[in-house]
Amino acid sequence: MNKTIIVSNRLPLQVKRSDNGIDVTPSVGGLATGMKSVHKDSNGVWVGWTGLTDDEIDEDLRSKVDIAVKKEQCVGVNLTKDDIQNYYYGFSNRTLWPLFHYFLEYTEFEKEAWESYKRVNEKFAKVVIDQIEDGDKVWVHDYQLLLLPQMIKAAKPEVPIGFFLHIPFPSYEIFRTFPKRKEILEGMLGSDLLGFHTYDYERHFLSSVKRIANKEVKFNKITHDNRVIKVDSFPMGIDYKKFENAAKDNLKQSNRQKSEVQRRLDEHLNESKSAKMVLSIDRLDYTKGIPNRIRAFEYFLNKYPEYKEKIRLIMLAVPSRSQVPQYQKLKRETDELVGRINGQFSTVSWTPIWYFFRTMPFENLIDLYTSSDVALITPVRDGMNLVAKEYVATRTQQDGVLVLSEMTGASKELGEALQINPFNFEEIADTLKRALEMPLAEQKSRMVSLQKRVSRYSVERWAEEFMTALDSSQNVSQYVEAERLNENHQDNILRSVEDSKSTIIFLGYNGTLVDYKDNVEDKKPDEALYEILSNVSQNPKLEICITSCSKNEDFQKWFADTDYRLISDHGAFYRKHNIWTELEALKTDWMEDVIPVLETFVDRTPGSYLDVNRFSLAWHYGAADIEMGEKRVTEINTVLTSLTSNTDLSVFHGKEVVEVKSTKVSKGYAALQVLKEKTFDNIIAIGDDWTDEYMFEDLPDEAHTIKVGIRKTNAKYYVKHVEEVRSFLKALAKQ
Ligand code: ADQ
Repeated sequence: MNKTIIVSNRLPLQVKRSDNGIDVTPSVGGLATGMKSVHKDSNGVWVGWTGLTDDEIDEDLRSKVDIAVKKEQCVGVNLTKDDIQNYYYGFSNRTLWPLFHYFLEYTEFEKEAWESYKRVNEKFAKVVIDQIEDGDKVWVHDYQLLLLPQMIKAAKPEVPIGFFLHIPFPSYEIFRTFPKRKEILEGMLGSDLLGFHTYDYERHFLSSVKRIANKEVKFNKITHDNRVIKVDSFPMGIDYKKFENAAKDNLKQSNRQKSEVQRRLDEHLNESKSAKMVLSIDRLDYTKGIPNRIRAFEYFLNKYPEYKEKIRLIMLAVPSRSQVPQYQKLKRETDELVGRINGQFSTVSWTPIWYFFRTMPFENLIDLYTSSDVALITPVRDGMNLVAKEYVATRTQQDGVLVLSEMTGASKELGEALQINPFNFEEIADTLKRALEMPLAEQKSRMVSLQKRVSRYSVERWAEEFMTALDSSQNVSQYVEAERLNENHQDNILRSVEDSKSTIIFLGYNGTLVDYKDNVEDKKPDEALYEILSNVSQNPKLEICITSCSKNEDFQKWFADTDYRLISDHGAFYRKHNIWTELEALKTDWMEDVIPVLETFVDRTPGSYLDVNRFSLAWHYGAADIEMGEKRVTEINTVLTSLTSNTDLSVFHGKEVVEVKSTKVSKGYAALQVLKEKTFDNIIAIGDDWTDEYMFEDLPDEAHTIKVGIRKTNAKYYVKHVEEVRSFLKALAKQ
C-alpha cells in the first residue's frame, strides 16, 4: 500500500532512558492528532529526531530505541550533540526563528551553524530516501528542514513532496537581508506543494520567489525546473472534540474529583461575585509578547483601579530553548516584571499575577481554560497560535471573551475576537476592560460564531485538505492543457510520417534543439545535434525547417553545409536551397514614433532596456524589479495599443519582454508561407517559446504540435526537456 512519509524535526514521541533501558510514550500534541489519518491509520511512517543524541546512548541502547520507535511507525534520525548545538539551537533557533518573526536584531548568522544545518538536512534526506518505495508521498514540516525538499527531489524526482511552514514567512524586505536567501528558497522549491497558515505568508513567499529566485510566478503557481509548484494557505486547526469533551467533563466533576489547580482557581473566583480571571498560555518565547502583556496589565491596574483585588492574571509559560541567550534574557525580564508588579500592587489577600513557569498536564490546562473569563493573547508575531483556538473550544457555555493580537495567524480566522495591536498598551488595557464588561449576550453571539469556525476546520480537516491538494498538485495537466507526449502519441506521429507522402517538421532552435542560452556563441549546434538532424533528413519523406528568432547570418554560418529550410529573425527571413529571401518587404518607419515612447518606460523602470531589432522593438524587463516590471506591462499595453491601432503592428507580451512588430513578422505567418509553396500532407511542429505559440495556433488543426517545457500552450503535447526532443528526432530518423 502506498504510504506517506511524514518528516519533522522531532518525532511525536517521548523517548526516555529508564531502569530497564528505554521508555517510549507517544506524545499527544496537535500535529500528531492531525496526522493520525495519514500516519497511524494508513500505514504511514514518521521520520524525525528521537530527542536523544548519539553521545547519550551506546550501540546497544540505540538498537533498542530503533525497535521501540519502529513499533510506533517511526524512524529515528541520529543526531549528535554538536548537531543539536549548531543545527537546532544554532541555525534553526538563533537564525531562522528570529528572522522569520521579524526580530532582525536577534538574527545571528554563523557559517558553522549553516554548514551544520545543511549537514543535518542531508542526514534527514538519507533516512527519508531509504524509506521511499514506489507510489509513496512525502510531507515535510517546518523551518528546521527548509533544504530537505530539494534534497529529496534531486534523488527521487517522481515522488510528490509537500511542505508546510508552521511559522510566518516574512515579507520580502526582511527575507532579502538574509545571506542564504537563495539557497533557502531553492531548498523549499523542491516541493510540489507548499503550505502556509495564512494568505499573507503565502504572498510574502511568492514575492521572494519572484524577486530573489527569479522564477515565473502566475497566481499561486511557480514554474521551476520544468515543474509546476503549487502554493496555498491551510490554516491549522486543533483537535476540537478533545478540548470540547474535556471541558464538558470538567464542568461535571464533583468537588472531590477536582484537581489542586482547580481548587485554587475556585477559591479566587469565590472570593467575590465580581472576581475575574484573565488567562495567558504560551511557550516562554520573545515572539509571544509576554513583557508587553505584563506592562499592559500594569497600565490597566493603574488606569482602572476599581479592578484591584478583583482581577487576576494567570500566566502560564512553558520553558523553551533555554540554551539560547535571548530566552534566558526574556526569562529574567519576565521574572522581574512579575515581581515588580506583584510587589507594587499586592495586598494581604490578593496578588495580581499568578505566574507558572512549567508545563502542565492536559487536565490542568482545561481547568485554566474553563475557569477564565478572558483569554489575553498578545504575541508580537505568531504563525498561527493554537491556544486561542483551544480557549474557544473549551467554552462550552458559550461565555468568555478572546482578546487576540492581530499579529497572529489565528486573527485572520477569528474575526469575532477582540483584536488588539500588541504594541499599544492603552488599547490592550481598554480592550481588556471592554472584555471584562461585555454583556453575556454579546459574549455568546461572538463565541458561537467562533466555535462554528474552529470546530469546522479542525486539525484533521487541515491534514486532509493538505493531502488532497498534494495529490492534485501532481496533475500538471490542470495547468498545462497539453498532454504529456507518451510512447503511444509518439508511435502515432511516427506512423503518420510513414503513411504520408511528404512531411514537414518545423523545429524551434534555442530551447528546443539546444538548451536555452543567451549568448550567440553558446548557442552553436553541437556535433550530436548535427548528426541527429542529418539522420532525420535521410528520410526522403521528411523535410526539416528550423525556425528561430536568431539572425540569418548566424543561422547561415551554422547550417551552411545543409539544405534545410530556415526561418530566422522571428520569421522575417527565409532560406530555401541555400538562398535567403525577405518574406515581406517590411517597412520600419513606424519605429521612429514608437522608440521615444518605449524609452520613457526604460527611464522610469531601472534595470529594463530597449532592444532595437531590424523589424521589431523589444522592451526587456527581466533585470528590473519584477513586480514593478509587471505593473509597467499593463501601462505599456494601454499606451501601445492606442498607438498601434489602425496599423499592421501588434504588441506581444512574452517572458519578461514586450515586443512591437508587424503582424506579418511571426513564425506562424512564415510557416504558412512555406506551406503555400509546396503541398505537405503531414506537419509536425516543435517549439519552446512564446513566439512558437503563434505557429502552433496558425498551423492546420491536424498538425502534430509539441511544446518544450511546462507553460500554457496552444500545442497538443508537451515534453519537458531538449533531451526529449532529441530522442523523439532519433526515433523519427530510425524509421
Ligand atoms: P507554538 O509556538 O508552540 O507553535 P501554539 O500554536 O500556541 O505555539 O501551540 C502551543 C501548544 O502548546 C498548544 O497546543 C498549547 O496547549 C500547548 N501548551 C502551551 N503551554 C503549555 C503548558 N504550560 N503546558 C502544556 N501545554 C502547553 C508553532 C508556531 C505557532 C503555530 C504552531 C502550529 O509558533 O504559531 O500555531 O506551531 O503550527
